[in-house]
Amino acid sequence: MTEPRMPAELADSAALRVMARCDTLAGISAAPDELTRVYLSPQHLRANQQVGAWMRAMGMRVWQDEVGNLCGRYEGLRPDLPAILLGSHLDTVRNAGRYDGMLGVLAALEVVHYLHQRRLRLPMAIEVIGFADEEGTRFGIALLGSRGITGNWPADWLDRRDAEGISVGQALRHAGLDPGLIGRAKRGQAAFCAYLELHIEQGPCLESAGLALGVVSAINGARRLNCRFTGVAGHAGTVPMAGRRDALNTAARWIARIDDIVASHGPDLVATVGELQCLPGAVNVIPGDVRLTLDVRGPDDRALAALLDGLLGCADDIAGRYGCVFSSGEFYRIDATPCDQRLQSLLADSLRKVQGVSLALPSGAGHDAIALAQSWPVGMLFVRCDRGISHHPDEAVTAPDVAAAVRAYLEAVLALSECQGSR
Ligand code: HGY
Ligand code: MN
Ligand code: MN
Repeated sequence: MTEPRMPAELADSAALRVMARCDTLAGISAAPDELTRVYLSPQHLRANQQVGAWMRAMGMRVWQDEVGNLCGRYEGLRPDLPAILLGSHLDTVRNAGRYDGMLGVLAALEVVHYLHQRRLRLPMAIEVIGFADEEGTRFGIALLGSRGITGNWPADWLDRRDAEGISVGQALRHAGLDPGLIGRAKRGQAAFCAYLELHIEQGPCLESAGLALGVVSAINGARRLNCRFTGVAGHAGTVPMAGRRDALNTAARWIARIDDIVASHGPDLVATVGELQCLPGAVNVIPGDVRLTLDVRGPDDRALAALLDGLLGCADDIAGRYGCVFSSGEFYRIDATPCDQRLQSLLADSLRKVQGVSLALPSGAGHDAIALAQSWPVGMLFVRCDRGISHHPDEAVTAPDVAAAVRAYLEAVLALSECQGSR
């Protein structure tokens, strides 16, 4: 097995730069004591400017597209060839970790930095995109940046509103973008030959296997729903327990059943109630209205659909027994997405060069690669993260693992360039 082209000491300094830049981006947040950076916020635009400055310093042409993605292009010897697309997202969840998304964008810049330092040009260009909204934190719908690139934005998304009642269209305008032009963000089929994303695993598998890196085999499908239990509000002191139509008590009975229902539908399935609103929300009033979100995921769409039927059927049944009414509406759906076989084996070869072995694993988390797979072959490289913690300030990676990741990412890009360039 040949040695990776990036020497270890160079990879070590690249890793330190990536982690220092993750710290810089972690300082661009809506709140001083946590990392929260949502789509089209002033912080999002500032992060775009900062990453754009790093891109320009390595000879990239930089622009922000019509949906707010930050794009950089390192030209190749033949501008007519489809480019290799790298990247990940620059937005975060609330009170986020500093590597989810950012690590992938900054590691991609290290691939370009390596070429730029040596005045090397590949046959095709490399483009790096810092996607604007993978998480969906602000508007509930996700992948708005990457779906802008593939042109798969549902028209009604412009009317989706955030917690302050601001629509996506208004937020675009506030950010200096024109909602009427979002279609211009779409890139043609011939723009790219493939998309490779590096991301933290956000799970425990690599750590349990004692490996720094893994190759993603498939990305779980997901469904997100707004759910509601409607009962009757009443006086907490006068309504007898027997006659109550307590929406929170009923919702709690359903939520307590979720674990067992998921377990009964097979392996690798997950379900989460992430948000809950209890109305009218007073200490001495029986809750008459409970609204919550349900997020269900799994590697197989049929099993996912069966799980959802089971969960919603159970909610209906419990609501009926406790004098309440259950209702739900799906607001987000993404099917399970297999990663391209050719890219998986190319990534596996790169991992074997860097860490001697490769491991294929599914992704429980969603990624921009799901959206991009609609238009181009996608491959993903996972990096071990401490105890699999993510979507939390304790999210952490080690410099040696990041160094290994940058080496493998470069190997994969060079290998892809060779096989694409010889076509
Ligand atoms: O929720 C997810 O799976 C991703 O982190 N946005
Ligand atoms: Mn995330
Ligand atoms: Mn992510």
